[in-house]
Amino acid sequence: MSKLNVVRRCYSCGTILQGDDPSQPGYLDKNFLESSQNNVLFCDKCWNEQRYNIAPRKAAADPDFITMMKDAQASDAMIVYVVDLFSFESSFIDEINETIHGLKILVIGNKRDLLPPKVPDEELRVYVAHRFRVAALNVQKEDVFLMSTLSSQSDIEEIATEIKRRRQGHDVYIIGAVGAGKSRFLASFLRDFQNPSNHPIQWANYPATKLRVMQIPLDNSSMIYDTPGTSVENSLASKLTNEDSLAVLPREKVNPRGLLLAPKESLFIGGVVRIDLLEAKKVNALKAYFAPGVTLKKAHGNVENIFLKTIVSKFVKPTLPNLKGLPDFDVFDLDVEETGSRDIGIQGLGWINFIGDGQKFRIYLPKGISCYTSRAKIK
Ligand SMILES: Nc1nc2c(ncn2[C@@H]2O[C@H](COP(=O)(O)OP(=O)(O)OP(=O)(O)O)[C@@H](O)[C@H]2O)c(=O)[nH]1
Ligand SMILES: [Mg+2]
Repeated sequence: MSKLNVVRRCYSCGTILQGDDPSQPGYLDKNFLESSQNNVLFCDKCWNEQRYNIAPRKAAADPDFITMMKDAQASDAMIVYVVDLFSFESSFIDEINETIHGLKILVIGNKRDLLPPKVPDEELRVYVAHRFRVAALNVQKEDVFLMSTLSSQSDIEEIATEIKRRRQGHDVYIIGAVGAGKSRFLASFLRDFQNPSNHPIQWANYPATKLRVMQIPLDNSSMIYDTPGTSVENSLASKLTNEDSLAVLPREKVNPRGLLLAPKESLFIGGVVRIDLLEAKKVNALKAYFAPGVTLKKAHGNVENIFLKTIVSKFVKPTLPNLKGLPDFDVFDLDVEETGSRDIGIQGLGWINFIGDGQKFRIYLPKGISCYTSRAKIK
């Protein structure tokens, strides 16, 4: 009787795998193809791209924004970089960071209220300064100020005073990702503002660009510019439906959820992210920092099938309507080389914390969404 054989296809791009011609699509070493009948396989092309492209997906910079930052550079302006403490890596756009290299930077870590109050502010400031330095920007912990909508007006005034003291008569550009809290900060700043100049506060196009920028005179020859938020297209938050954003974006303090993950087990974050613990010396105790509305689910055994069912499920949050199968995901392998408390973060959603101990993780993310690994934000 004739027999039906499953055609083996690349897990990532779906091309039919073949072991004969390396110059043709779907090539994979023949021995490998024959010896691993039940495993997931990647063609050489996808495997190499995914294995070596561990760098997070970078959001693009608007050329007009670069033009504006070149101006800032030319006039030796001061940069006030507002970041959302819960999720700020998406605001790091290399192209923009390069243009502000060497300028004086003051960082406002906003949304402090979303992180547990018992975490010392000092620890957060050290972490934020570290992440800026990783992005090659000269920021020390003394340059980082924490804030939240719950902050008192006097906290805001302290930051405003610090900006005035440090800018030494130069212009100030308030920059940061969409939704980081720039306008909130300025609204508080403006509450007690008395215009010391002959120029009005105004919304205007920034010279030689199409950017609408609020300009607040600080004296007759310098301004504060409230700039438009930089792109967060690599952040999951920007892809969610309104209903899911309401459910899964944190609006109040996020308490960590503890869970145990054994080698060969997987963690699903809603129907959008899957983290496999491929190898580990022991069961790992994880702490997951996601808004309470985010569904966390463990799986083992036939993880492939369970995940495919989960991504189209209406019972987990969040999901994305365009995620139908594994070709819609990017896959990253992470070999943990560092020891100590570490994070794996999903841009715009949250992060998991674990103790580095030589683990191998495989991370599945919707295409184009960025993830990162860093020392622990909260130890
Ligand atoms: N939990 C919390 N939410 C905040 C805080 N500050 C701002 N938000 C929320 O974050 C959102 C964006 O705040 P904005 O001040 O408009 O952010 P922005 O940086 O000016 O955003 P763009 O102008 O779009 O670039 C708002 O919905 C605020 O409610 C905060 O300290 N804590
Ligand atoms: Mg704004």
